[in-house]
Amino acid sequence: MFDCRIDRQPVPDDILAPYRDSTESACDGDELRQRFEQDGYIFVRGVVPPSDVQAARDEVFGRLAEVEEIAEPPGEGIFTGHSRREELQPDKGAFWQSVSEGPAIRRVTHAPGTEALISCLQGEPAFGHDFIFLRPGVPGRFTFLHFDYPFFSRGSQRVVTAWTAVGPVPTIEGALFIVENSHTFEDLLKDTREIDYNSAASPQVQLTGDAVEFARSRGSKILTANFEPGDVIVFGMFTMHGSFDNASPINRTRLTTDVRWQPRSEPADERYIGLSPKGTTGIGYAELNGAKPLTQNWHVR
Ligand SMILES: O=C(O)CCC(=O)C(=O)O
Ligand SMILES: [Fe+2]
Repeated sequence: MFDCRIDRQPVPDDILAPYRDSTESACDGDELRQRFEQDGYIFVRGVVPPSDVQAARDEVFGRLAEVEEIAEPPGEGIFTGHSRREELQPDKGAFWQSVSEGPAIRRVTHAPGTEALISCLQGEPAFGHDFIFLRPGVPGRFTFLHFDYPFFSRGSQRVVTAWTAVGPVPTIEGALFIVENSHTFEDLLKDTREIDYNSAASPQVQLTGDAVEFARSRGSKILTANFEPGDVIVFGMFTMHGSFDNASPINRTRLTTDVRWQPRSEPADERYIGLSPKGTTGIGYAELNGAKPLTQNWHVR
């Protein structure tokens, strides 16, 4: 059904299932809220227009082509296997901030369609934080299973993550997956809620073990989709997610963004807001994985 791998192992078919598709309900607040509560996520196709997505790919990959990480023509996102970023862009935070603040990528991360969707979900006007996570995932990368809490939660408790496919993201190229019903796993949620988000010690619940075995032990499926350009999944801070290996047969770089949204009426965590947001640790865009040169490696979040 879905061709995908986690940590180089093919994921067995019987543990996989598709997301519930909420495209037809994208303007129905009551329905969206009911699904979000029941499932811990909503998945909507075609939220961002494909032409805006392609413009963002051209812009972001164009910058990465300048440092020789992406081959010509940049819009296709083919990884060259090498990088001159360190030599050409010694201030890695400044470089990554400038890529993350390009006008075309911002039209995707803060798209009117996403704003309308999340405002509808939250039943009041919502806004996306300024600090964005732009993730060019070269072949060999994946993200371990984790909850986003306690990150992003110092301000509003109604923060959600919007993950957007900035191009095609089939499962074999590192689609996002969710562990079905993980927002109801009270034992893990209890530990997660107790995390002191001011502590410096790695404050997140992250599972580095076998995700398939974990899902089986809970009687859950691993939910996913072959994402098309502009598809969006919105999930809560207590929904467990990760991403499959990028095992692209054509060496294509997976491009996605994840941005936190919340009601405008609620206090925001100032670290992620404003002109030069400080980010979680205070060093701004320099703290993100995207700020590191792209290299082919087995990725640990
Ligand atoms: O895209 C990924 O690999 C991870 C995304 C993620 O963890 C998030 O959106 O919160
Ligand atoms: Fe996450």
